[in-house]
Amino acid sequence: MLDLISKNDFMPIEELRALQLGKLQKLVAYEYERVALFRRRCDEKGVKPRDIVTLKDIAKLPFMMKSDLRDEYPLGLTASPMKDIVRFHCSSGTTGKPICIPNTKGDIEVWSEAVARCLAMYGITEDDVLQVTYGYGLFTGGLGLHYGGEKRGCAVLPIGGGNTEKQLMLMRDLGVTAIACTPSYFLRIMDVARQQGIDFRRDTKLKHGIFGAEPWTDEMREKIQDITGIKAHDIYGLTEISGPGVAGSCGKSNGLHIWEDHYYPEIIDPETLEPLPDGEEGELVFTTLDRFGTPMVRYRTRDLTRLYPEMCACGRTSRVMARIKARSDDMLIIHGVNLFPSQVEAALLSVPEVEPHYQIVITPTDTLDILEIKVEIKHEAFSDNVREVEALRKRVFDAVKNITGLGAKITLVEPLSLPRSEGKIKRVIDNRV
Ligand code: DLL
Repeated sequence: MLDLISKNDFMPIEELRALQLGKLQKLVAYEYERVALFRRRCDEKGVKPRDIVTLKDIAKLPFMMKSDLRDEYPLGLTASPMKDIVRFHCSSGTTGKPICIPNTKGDIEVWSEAVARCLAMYGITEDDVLQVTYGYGLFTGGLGLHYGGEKRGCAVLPIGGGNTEKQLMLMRDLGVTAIACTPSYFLRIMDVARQQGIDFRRDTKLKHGIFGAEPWTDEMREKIQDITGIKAHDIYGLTEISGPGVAGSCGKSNGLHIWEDHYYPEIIDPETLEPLPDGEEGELVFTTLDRFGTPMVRYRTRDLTRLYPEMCACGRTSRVMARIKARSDDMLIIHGVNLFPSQVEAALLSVPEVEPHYQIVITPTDTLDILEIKVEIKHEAFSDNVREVEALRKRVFDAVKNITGLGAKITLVEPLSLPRSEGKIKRVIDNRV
């Protein structure tokens, strides 16, 4: 029998499009009436809510950006009266003022359902024990997985980030079967487990990892699965649109289903801002169809991906987006070449003697900027033999050059010497900015 949580996953496509259109028309009228910035921008473009007759008409509407949330901080984009708001989430980002997202009870309900649908898709049931290691508080990771986990009926362990030894102790003592954390924090948990002689297959009941909040590669997923025997699932989302659970991986296609009945996706060319057809890569844009505290119309995420044109073999009708490899604002330009940290990660993971712990450091000089990649050598590969180390350095150099086209300075460092993270990791130190 089809799980009630998942009933909309398989909605016939015409029904889904009709549902989206009805919700979009309602949302645009609501936003136009209540949010001054949106109304002003629509008026400037000469577009009125009644002009939204088909889903394609969404392209007539203005975009929203993170800078709008900052400029209108704290409550300028809030569309509901405070009596209807039940929770705030904020995101600090790397620069400037935070953004603030007030949520209504209904917003939290829709978001929890979206997370629960991801969990159901991963094969997680009420028999599972879910350790939530994402941060609780203003960040959406902890409370998002918590409410979604409870909605799914899991036994939730709300431990939050940090204290890795205790994480491992409770994981074993409580028979945890699923863990939700950033992939970089799971690497840290794997390090500590290895130091303590804990074998995931032998000593724990862990079966699922729910990883997201930062880009991670297919190579990293395979490595985690190989070493621990768990199934590594991808979960995507962002504070502005709700939090984790906007999309999740089904395992049949190498991508993530977007819960389109709640979050309407578009891909645009980030230069011309024109919509791109399914299949083409560009910037992901979302319209929240069911959010009334802080609705977002055509919100530019800065995440780069594409929507697969074909239906997924799993039978779900919602579109699949390719895994997010990068954000447009994470792109580094070095010696005129575009470089994404995920390319460096993929290159490093192709060399078995190094760990997936690395840092990219860019240092300006009077002539060319220096690109340095610091990477940890595996315990087993650690050696005092200068020739062996030099040969390994050359292999890493070649792997990076092959994938990125750039000649980098490779610095091999001792195991466990680079900083670890309990949340999102900072992999790039750009001394030019
Ligand atoms: O990171 C929400 C979240 C929490 C998602 C827990 C998944 C799990 P923000 O802090 O607002 O919200 O950051 C959102 O993180 O625009 C992406 O650039 C990146 N991101 C999130 N999930 C993934 C993922 C949360 N699965 C920003 N793969 C997004 C790649 C991701 N990048």
